[in-house]
Amino acid sequence: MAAMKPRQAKVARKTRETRIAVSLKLDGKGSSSVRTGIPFFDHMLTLFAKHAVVDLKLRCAGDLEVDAHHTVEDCGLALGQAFTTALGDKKGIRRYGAGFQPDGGDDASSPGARRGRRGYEAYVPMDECLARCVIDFGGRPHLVWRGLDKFSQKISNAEKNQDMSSAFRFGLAREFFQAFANEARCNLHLELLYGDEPHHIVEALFKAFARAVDAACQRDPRIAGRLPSTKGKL
Ligand SMILES: [Mn+2]
Repeated sequence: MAAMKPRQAKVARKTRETRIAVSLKLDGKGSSSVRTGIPFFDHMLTLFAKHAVVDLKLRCAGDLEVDAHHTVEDCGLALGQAFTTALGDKKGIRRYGAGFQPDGGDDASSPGARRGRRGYEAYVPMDECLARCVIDFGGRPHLVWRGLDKFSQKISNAEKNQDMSSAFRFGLAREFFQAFANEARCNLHLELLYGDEPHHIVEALFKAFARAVDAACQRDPRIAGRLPSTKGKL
């Protein structure tokens, strides 16, 4: 198979509220270096890189003296932009993140690919929680956010004792995913099937998101060079 162009992007985003630098390699190994000033958010983006198997470097200097909102939302925007750039013309990608994940990467003749596809769905358990993510990098931004309405304003006792800048509420997770969907121009469905502990819930969502992103961004050797769309444009 001909050598493929590395799929990567660098994004610099600067406003009066945040300064962000992102460097993304789609066909990476899951390594990352993330500093947003919000340790919990760093934890989420680090595990996103690990489970999406992308290489990610992200730095954000945001107005945390206000609160975490601008930082979280703008990191979602910048990461979404990085995916749009790195995916490029989207030729040959699987597009949908759900159902199965190939084991052989780009090379259809690799031993992993010959062993066949391992059963896979973007359901991720985290102790008592179960989260599901299904994604389509089809060019139409849309977020569906289900199962978290009763949690949207819930702040744990531990969070109450932290300063405002480090409280990471469910509303903020939603802002991140909405921002990502807008800029990555993807249809993103996230659902909490059940769960209770706030840290577990957000972590399960980010992990399911990562697994779905990984599946959707993989190249399918059967459609190399072609768009997975009958419309001729994604
Ligand atoms: Mn954790």
